[in-house]
Amino acid sequence: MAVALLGTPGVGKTTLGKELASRSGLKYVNVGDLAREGQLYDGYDEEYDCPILDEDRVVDELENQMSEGGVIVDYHGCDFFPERWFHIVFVLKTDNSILYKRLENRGYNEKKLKDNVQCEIFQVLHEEALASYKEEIVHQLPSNKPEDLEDNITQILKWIEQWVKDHSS
Ligand code: DAT
Repeated sequence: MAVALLGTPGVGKTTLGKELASRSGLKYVNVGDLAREGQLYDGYDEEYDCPILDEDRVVDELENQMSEGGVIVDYHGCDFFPERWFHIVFVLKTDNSILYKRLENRGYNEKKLKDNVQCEIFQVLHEEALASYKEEIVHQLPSNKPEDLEDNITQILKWIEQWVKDHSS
């Protein structure tokens, strides 16, 4: 079983993913970290000041872990992941003013800040998730305050437990 945690940078995927992993026993995989460690890049984007992901190599690198299952995958988008990988997809959502402050704290440049907040306003990654997976497995979760984090953990853990029950016979 595998869970995807998606959403604009800064919405709280890493925070939620790590906490979920420690409470569920599932393995947390951060695609950004994986790419950095393996240098799974294909060039550099000067405008956004970041390396360009080599998507094919990321998929190859993850394939074995995904077929073993028991994984929580954290990445902003999902359009290059094989659809068969995930049984449930959560897209985190943060209010614009809160997201702006979080990204400002990260030291994003003006353009990166503006584009990411716009990405959130236009629900780009939620739309992408809906286009990539069956609608019934895609869920949007609020991620503004610490209570949201607790609620999301509780809800996702319940879902995982139910999934394991349903698939254990
Ligand atoms: P992402 O992995 O989506 O880029 P993150 O987990 O690094 O995001 O979180 C970005 C910042 O927001 C970080 O300082 C922690 C904070 N944060 C995350 N979830 C939160 C929540 N539910 N309430 C308050 N702050 C949160």
